[in-house]
Amino acid sequence: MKYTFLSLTLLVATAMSGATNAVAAPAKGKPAVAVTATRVEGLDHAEGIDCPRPRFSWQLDASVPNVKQTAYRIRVASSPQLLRKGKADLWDSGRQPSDRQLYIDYAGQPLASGTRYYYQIESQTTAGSAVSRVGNWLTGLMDRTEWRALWIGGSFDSDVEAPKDRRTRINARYLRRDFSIAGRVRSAVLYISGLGLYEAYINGHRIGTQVLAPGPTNYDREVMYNTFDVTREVRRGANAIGVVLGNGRFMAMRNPGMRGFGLPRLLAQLVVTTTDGRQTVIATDTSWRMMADGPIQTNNEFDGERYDATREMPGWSLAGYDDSRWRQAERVKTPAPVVRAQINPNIEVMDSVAPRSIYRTADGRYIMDMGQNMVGRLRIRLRGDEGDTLRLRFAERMKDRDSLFMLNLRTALVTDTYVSAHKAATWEPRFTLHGFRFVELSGFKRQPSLADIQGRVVYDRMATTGTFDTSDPTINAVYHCAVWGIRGNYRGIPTDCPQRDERLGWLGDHATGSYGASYIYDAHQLYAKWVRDITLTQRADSVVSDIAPRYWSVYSDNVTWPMAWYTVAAMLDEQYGDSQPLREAYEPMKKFMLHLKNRYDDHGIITRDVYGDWCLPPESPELIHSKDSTRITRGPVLATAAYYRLCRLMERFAGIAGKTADVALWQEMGRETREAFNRRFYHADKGWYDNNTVTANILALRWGLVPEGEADRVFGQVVAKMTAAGTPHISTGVLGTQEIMRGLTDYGRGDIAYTLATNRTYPSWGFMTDHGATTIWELWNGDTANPRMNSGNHIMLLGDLVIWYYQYLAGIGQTNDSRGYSHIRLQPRIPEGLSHVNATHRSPYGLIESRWRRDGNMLHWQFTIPANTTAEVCIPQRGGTYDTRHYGSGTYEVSTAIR
Ligand code: RAM
Repeated sequence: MKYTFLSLTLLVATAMSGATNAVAAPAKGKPAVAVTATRVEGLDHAEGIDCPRPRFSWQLDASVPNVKQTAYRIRVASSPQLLRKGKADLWDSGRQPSDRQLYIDYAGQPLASGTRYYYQIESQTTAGSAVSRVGNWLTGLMDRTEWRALWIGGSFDSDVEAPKDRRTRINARYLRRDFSIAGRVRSAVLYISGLGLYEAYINGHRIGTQVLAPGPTNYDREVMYNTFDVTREVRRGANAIGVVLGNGRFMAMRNPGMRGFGLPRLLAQLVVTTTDGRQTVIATDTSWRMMADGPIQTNNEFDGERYDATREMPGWSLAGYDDSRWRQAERVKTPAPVVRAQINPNIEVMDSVAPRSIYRTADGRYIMDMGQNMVGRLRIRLRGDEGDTLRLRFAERMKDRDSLFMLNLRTALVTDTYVSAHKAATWEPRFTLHGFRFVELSGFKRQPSLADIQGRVVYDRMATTGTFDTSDPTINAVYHCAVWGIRGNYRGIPTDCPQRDERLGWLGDHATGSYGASYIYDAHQLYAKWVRDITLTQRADSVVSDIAPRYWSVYSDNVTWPMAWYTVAAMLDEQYGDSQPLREAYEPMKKFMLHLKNRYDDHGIITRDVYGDWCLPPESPELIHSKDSTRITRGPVLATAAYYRLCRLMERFAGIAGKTADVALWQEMGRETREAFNRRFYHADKGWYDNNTVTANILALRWGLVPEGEADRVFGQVVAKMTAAGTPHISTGVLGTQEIMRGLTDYGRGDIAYTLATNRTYPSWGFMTDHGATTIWELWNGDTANPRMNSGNHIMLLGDLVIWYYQYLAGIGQTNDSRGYSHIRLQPRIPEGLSHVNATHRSPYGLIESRWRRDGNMLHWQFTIPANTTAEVCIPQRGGTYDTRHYGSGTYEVSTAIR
């Protein structure tokens, strides 16, 4: 035991494991340090990586405190046996004296396609050295010339591509081919891209666990393929491969109305290597057979899927199936110039929800409540006497006791249909998903048993990296909404909403939300991919679309929505320590910045703005957007402030991207913009901006626009405005809310932030949960506003709330120069009224914990700092001050008097 005495406060800091702060011998039988969570490109499950220099990362688990890595060594071999024998035939980094453990570039022999490589990481630390378990990754096609497959597809009479009601109706395509393999299979790798969506089978076995694959892209610019090791599915002799194609986002859900890319098509290449070293390549070409009248008929992400069990074709993906009535597949147009491996994980069924209740309406329908606004679909076990045609219809809310509220879903039909074949079956639609809490079941002859129904929650496969819980039920309820909303809005891209006829990658919604989300989920590769999606929307005139991928073309040429391009790239650098996305996007980002500069008016102000402080709480309950000019922050204020913020980000990016010559450019542009902004909007006599909205003032403060020495006055106006009418409430929209919680707290009014976080009266997050929300609403007045734009599951109004939960309440942050939490800063804020917070965040370096509990005047705080990181620990003192101390890794307990 070691006791540390601090001035004024008695502080007990002791390593929890009973060891001391000094490096100690490990507990018997347990090594002091272990290398865990090894990753390639940030992925624990790395199948199909086509980077020639994939990057390695790992974590260190230490049972003793104060561990630092002193050196590492990475070895890569073509087999685990070789590694074990100490023979790294591909690469041996040699001993590298370094504390780095994130994104270390492979620098060995060229990598071959479709090959599994094995690697092992050795870390030397101050507490001894450790070697990881052997990890592996599978490469994709390393060179595009290796594609032998052709895009195949074709049209069918049943296709309704441009219907009057604009709801495209295209049946799923079934494609198949028999093939035979002479010799024993040593390895088999399948590369596949089925657009919009595919499900692949070999000899009747479904390949992979992904759903709604591959990930959606700007299909005219690039397409992603997936890679699978199918060695176990392919065998000597007769085989068959079968693929079902759904429409996804490739065949637009609306025509006209959305950008469509054409009818479904397939690109697949199966490379089989036999033990004699011979390779057989089975690639899509016109020898494949196809049809479009199988059980999965129309499928549309907005409208649902129709499954006709009477059309099932038992054995269709087995060798020897009689496909003589199928037709020959046609060669079709290559959709995009680039076909690349999908690095971001696919979507999977990630969770399940048991329905809470079901009841029968007078007219014989059933209404089921899932108890949670979820995104996914239902899996139903049918016992055979249910009915002929069963229908499921989905909604977020009920209109009245017996009917679903459909108006806010706009034109989305959200209906799954099952035509029964009179036999027991388990059914789950494949090529659709819904955002819903309530389900209407019709056509059932008897009441379905809840035990036969499961809600299947689908989103991108990613680890949950955060847990958070407090003594306050409102905060907990809102956090619950945040978690369900964030994951429910991952569909290979971050979306605005999952339920109505929109579901798009609107940039503005995730500008700061992505940062909060990164505490809860390992969304690293998803957001890295999205930055690229945004870049690929850039037009020749440098403008990027407000939606990426660009399924609606919205080139509104504004500043605030595209801001997400920059902030998400910055988030990846800060939260995951990965600067590659910002380095890759630097030049396109610069082009857009220079284009925006040309939009300065004569006074150096950017006047163009489209969305304003979107969705601020309006003056009357039924309004979507406020019409009250005293609430509205004017566009030029927002656009110019945002532009200044982007200049600052670019200044930083230029340094990181090695564009040092640009640093001065951004400084100069920033200086000009800031001066112009203050000249035009700052009322020095009053100490506020423009018309004195909370948004105008807080953004100016937080983004660094306020003149030297004026910050207190401006913040004083924020406080005056918020407290004028009694209890402070939110008055900000999508932009202001991104800075409000941190802004209030940083300038010394954490008490107001806490009030906002725990309010239950309108407008507030707690108002939503008090009114039945289980996800965050699109509008503060979502219970009363016009349904035309009123989703029950948008994440944008979370603003910086999730960041505030983790970084401020739990105190889990990092210092300004730290990346990926290499140098942590722990500083919990202890609001009156909160008696405990428990939070954990698995950072790129490992698990950070902060758990505090208040007991009278005392605060008991336990925190964990991962191995090979250090932390600046700000220990709360009396009078709201902090005592800052420096800690190495370990778990510590502190008791301190705060009153
Ligand atoms: C709505 C979207 C989104 C928002 C845009 C401006 O239609 O749902 O949330 O970013 O408009």
